[in-house]
Amino acid sequence: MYSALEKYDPQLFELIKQEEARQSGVLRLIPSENYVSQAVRMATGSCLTNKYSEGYPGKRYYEGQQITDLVEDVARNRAKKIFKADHANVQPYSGSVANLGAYNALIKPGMKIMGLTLGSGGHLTHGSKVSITSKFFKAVNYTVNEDGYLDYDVIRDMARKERPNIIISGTTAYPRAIDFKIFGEIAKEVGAYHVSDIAHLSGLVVAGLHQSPIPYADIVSTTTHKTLRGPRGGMLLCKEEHAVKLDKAIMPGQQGGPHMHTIAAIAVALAEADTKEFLVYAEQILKNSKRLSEKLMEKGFDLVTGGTDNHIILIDLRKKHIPGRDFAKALDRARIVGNFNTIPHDSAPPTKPNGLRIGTPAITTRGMREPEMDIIADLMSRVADNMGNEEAISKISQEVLLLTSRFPVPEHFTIPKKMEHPFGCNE
Ligand code: DSN
Repeated sequence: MYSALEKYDPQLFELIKQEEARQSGVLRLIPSENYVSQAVRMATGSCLTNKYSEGYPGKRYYEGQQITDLVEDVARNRAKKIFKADHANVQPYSGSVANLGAYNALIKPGMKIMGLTLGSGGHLTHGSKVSITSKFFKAVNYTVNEDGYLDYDVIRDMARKERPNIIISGTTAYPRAIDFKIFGEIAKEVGAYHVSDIAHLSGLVVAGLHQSPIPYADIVSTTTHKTLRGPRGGMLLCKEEHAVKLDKAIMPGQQGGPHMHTIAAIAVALAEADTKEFLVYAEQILKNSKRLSEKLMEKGFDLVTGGTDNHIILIDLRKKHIPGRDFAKALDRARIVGNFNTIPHDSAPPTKPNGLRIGTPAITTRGMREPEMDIIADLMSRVADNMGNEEAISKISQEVLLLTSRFPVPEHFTIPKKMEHPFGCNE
């Protein structure tokens, strides 16, 4: 796959090979990461990267779109099918710009957005004070309650008081199910639009393992590279009534030429997600997450909300007296990769928080199941017990290497045999 790179840029070839080896020789527990198929990687690395396609199929600003129009239509149609949405825009470069595009489509600068605080598991683009979203828009934020749960009564009260123009549902570090229906009702009651960010949940939504926001939200935003297991990218889904303004908000509103190589790879991943195998995969993500959370608690770890309903586990390290950052770094030396994270109402700053966020999408892609979750909980517990003991950490890292060698990174996932004919995709 890399022969040209090896020949013409050995330095980058070497770095990429080393990263491939790293990804293969560690337990990747960052819940927003995954492994994509070779088919997705081939599409990402294809000649489509050479093409400018500003505009949308049938309405481009450059000629030579005979194939790109078909590629984008295939991607849009597959997205509409698996998410059961009226309209899809597959051009956002990633989740942050997808979110900005959703707001840009529905409201004007200076109007009010209301999302979850970053510290409670929201996202920068949900109106964090350091994000452009709180500079362009007036931002107010709700939090989770003391137990780490979304409290819909509190959110409703805040919405009644603040009268936001957009209410944002969706999170990046919330281990429990989200009731998008209630968010939709609250938004309706206060005359707000409802934008739902399912960047983390989209694979689970497609698999029917988490409530879909599609019936309850004006616009749904997602990345394509987390549980959905596609290339790094973004996507927006909406009801027909918002389709024209949503498309305009993305292009020409805030982006130029779409990354057509990514759009092709998104299309491949959407086909992979439209299979029974993907449902089995998504079910196993949840089984693994539940098992890992139970075993971690048995090992004396406190978990925010005492468990998980999804692929995310948020560990509260206060009882262990280990700063999240130190734990994340020690785990990394032991070949176990998570990320330090705030816990709700954390007294420590985001740079030195009291939590660690982990998740199961990537290790599940490698075929690990419940027995491996027991091993991982044990390995993590031993790292916690051996902070500062580099000899012990090094021994654990060797055990991780052995474990990962039993679960090679897969190259292929199933794609449905009966695909639509490429030239029939506009029908
Ligand atoms: N950075 C992503 C995550 O890790 O959840 C959110 O955008």
